[in-house]
Amino acid sequence: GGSDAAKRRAGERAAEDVADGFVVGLGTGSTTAYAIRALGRAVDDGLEIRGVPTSFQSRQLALEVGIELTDLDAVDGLDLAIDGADQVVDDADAAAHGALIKGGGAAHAREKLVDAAADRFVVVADPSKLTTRLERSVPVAVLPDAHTVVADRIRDLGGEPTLRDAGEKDGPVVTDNGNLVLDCAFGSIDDPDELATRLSAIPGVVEHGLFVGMADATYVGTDDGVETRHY
Ligand code: DER
Repeated sequence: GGSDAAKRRAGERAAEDVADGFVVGLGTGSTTAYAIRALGRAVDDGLEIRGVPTSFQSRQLALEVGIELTDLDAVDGLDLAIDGADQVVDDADAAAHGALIKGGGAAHAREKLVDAAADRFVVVADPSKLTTRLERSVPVAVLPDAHTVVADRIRDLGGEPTLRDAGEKDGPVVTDNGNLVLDCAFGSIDDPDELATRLSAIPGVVEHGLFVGMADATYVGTDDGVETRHY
């Protein structure tokens, strides 16, 4: 992925948008981790916030840095969600400007829930995530016993599904919610909104990694600063 300096700048820039009293959605991945660490330092300096984690990983890190945690059903909405992405459409002339592929960390079911629940959702990324057209595989979280029938439907849609292998254990990745992940290659995705609708309609699909029309802004860390995209 991109440089740590770029990721750190993006994460720390997003943390600056968090005001006293905020309830903040805490995304998953290495870029958002910089935002979570920055928020931990702000809490040490007296900032009073509550965090809603999007994964076991972000929960662990938030606890480690001292951010008070809460849950969606215990608050009246979220002020801001900060999260990373695997790809971000960066083309102001494109209808899909600001569309994301997420799910590299297999946390996208809870991420989409939390990111969508926030009044404002900002993405933190390094330049390697920017693209003019989404073309990475789309992670699709599926009920475990549905993975073969969902794979068949993905092929009907022109995709090539691959069950995500765990690597550190025998067998497939199992998400925090106990689901499996199909990484679905569709090539270049001309109409992410249309594909998102089709994927959501497949029985057995828990959540897919197309986040269309959700992000309000992206902070792009560079080697010497931060660029902001507003959508
Ligand atoms: O899983 C996700 O959607 C994450 O946000 C992730 O893919 C981005 O991870 P990174 O910040 O470590 O690149």
